[in-house]
Amino acid sequence: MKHLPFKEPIYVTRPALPKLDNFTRQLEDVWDSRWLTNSGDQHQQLEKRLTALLKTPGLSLFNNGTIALVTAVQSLRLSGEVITTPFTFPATPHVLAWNGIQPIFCDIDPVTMNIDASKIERMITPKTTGILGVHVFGTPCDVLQIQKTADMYGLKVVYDAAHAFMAEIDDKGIGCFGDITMFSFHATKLYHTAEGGALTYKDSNLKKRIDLLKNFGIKNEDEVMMPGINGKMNEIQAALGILMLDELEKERSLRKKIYKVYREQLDTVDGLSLPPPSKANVDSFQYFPIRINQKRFGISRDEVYQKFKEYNVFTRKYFYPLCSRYACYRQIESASPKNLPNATQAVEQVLVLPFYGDLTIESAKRICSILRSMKAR
Ligand code: T4K
Repeated sequence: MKHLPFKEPIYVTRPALPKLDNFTRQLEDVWDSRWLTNSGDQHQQLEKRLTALLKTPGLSLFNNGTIALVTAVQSLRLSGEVITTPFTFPATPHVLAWNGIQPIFCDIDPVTMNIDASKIERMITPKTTGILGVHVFGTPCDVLQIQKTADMYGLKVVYDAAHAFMAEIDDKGIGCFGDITMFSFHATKLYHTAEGGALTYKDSNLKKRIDLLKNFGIKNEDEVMMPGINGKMNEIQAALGILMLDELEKERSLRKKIYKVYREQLDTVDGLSLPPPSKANVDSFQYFPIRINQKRFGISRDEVYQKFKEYNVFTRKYFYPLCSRYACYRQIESASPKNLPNATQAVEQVLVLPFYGDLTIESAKRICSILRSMKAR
């Protein structure tokens, strides 16, 4: 069957948005108050609602996920070396470097593509102070094993849950595991505030320190307690965030339908692997990554990526290249590909398909049909 290109470009994602009228109405309160940032009313409302939604004892809003993660690492006073994954967005190891910490790269599990919990112990040295796991594509890390290892060696655990909004394990919010978890509310995320993020933590005492750190360390007009940063979410972001809460269920249910189409249409295609069964009892429906085995599918992931462009479909090769290959990290001993065989393979195989509520079922089916037609017979 001959396929025609899509008339309009199809991107990997498109942000859901509230009706513009509703946003204007929400902003009237901000305009009336003339309170634009620094923990205003919208900020406080959103913080309360997200604390309940994410089922966490403590939550602090931020202007973006990266600054939130920088602050998480600062607040736990991590130093020396922190063990992390190379298969992630640049922000993850960069926040360690910005804190003067050496990232130590541990290989990933070949199925979940998360840090391989069974390999962490062998990466620990006297300089190790923490573990920074990433719930890649919303699939939870092996949180129990990671905590066990951390407890054995007195390490702190931070999670980057940029992709795992609303994911739950055994009815517990994903943000309840480890010491601190970061969420990103970037425009490309299931739930967003254009730019934004949050930290969640079990120990609600951490709130005081985190909230000081994100506001320059200012306690009051007379006292600055610590070298903080500006991590504050402003009132316009928070106003959008409040309205986006009303869009969540609709967006999730639309994505569930597309997820089903992708699964039904691609599950049996030899050479393609779909997202693995997850330990999460609630999924976040953030991305739809597939893996392409060149030998069995007939053409490589890179060729599929290029061919899709001919049909006006812009898939993404997240997270190529591996962070361990960046010029700033490749000289670290653990960055050697020999240490990272699973990550080295995954990064050549993963392709993220378009996945967002506004993608029609018909378009999703067409994308599957185009992909199937690429398979060498
Ligand atoms: N940790 C992890 C594991 C992460 O994945 C991220 C961010 C972070 C930490 C850091 O969190 P933040 O500091 O960002 O809160 C995008 C996002 O910019 C980034 O937030 C996200 N991860 C990453 C996975 O994706 P790019 O470079 O792929 O973005 P871009 O501009 O190419 O956008 C992708 C597609 O989305 C475009 O082709 C079209 C569509 N799009 C994008 C934007 C910005 C829209 O339709 N509208 C938009 O406004 O990084």
